[in-house]
Amino acid sequence: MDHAAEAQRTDLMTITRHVLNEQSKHPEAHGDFTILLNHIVLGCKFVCNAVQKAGLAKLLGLGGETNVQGEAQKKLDVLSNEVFVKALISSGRTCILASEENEEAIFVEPSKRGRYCVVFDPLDGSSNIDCGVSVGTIFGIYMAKDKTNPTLDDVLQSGKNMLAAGYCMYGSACTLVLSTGNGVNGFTLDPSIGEFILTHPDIKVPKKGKIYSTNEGNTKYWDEPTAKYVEKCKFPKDGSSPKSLRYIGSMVADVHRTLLYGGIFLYPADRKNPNGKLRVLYEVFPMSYLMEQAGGQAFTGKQQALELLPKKIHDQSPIFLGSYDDIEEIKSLYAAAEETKA
Ligand code: FDP
Repeated sequence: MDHAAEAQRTDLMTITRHVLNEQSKHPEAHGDFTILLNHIVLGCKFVCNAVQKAGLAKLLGLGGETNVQGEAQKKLDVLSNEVFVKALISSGRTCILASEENEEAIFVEPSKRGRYCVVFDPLDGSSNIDCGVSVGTIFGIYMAKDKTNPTLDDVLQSGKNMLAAGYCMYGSACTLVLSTGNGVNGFTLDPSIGEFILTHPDIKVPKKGKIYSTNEGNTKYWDEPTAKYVEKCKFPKDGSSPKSLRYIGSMVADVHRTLLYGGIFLYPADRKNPNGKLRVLYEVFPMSYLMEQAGGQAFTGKQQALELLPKKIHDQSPIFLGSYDDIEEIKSLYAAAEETKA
């Protein structure tokens, strides 16, 4: 009998237990973060169930409304957003919410206010739902300066001030990846007990990867450093093998693979989208935070991604994130392009 394996099977490290363990390292903590996280986890379980039942429940198809980016909303987007907004407000631990699906930030009514600000995309990659590709929820958590008088500036902070970030991927398994600023851990939902169990402790992104991930259909719109980088992936001049291309087109799934296998995920600026496509607050920041916490890097083409200071809640930014060495390469190509301009 494998006693170690047996012990692991019977001594389950649930996400709540993990966060309580982390909390015990901070004697000043009141447990508010654990309560907030429990409400996020509830939202993730609900959405996971809804995504799995989508076809059956006839939830697929257009919801009839258009979101702030002008994209057609699916019913599942609307449903997921409602669930997260209600779960976060009812936690009693939030004061401002910024969601991909709401044009304006939501200020929680005073009687239900807490200290935290949550930025989130309730169902990212939703154009993939109809064909059963993995989608996910992305979230980031900040602390408000003054919970009794929250302002928009509380969510327009630099990514460096994020206290925690994570995503939940609704794929072949339901996987929640979380960082509270002390490394990255992955939890998988065990549907038989309805709990997220620690399955990927202390995730470290490989220092260099063999995969690049981008929408290469945009090549003709790219700037020179991006084009050169992708060319180098395909035709390396140092005798190494070409990198493999993997692109799902669903950020959570592409970033999850990058985190586990290494490599680079890029959604650069291009002539169609000079500010890139992905949203700073609830896509770029949480994923950059996780990547850095796992030992990788995140870069915008100009600066460290977490140093951005968004002006509006739906601001966009180019993003290159992944293995440390791969990001160093793209950084040096942008630095060289700057030098030739000077
Ligand atoms: P989607 O449009 O399906 O919601 O920002 C949303 C996003 O998906 C990301 O999840 C994904 O990485 C990206 O857009 C895909 O964009 P392209 O279709 O332009 O490649």
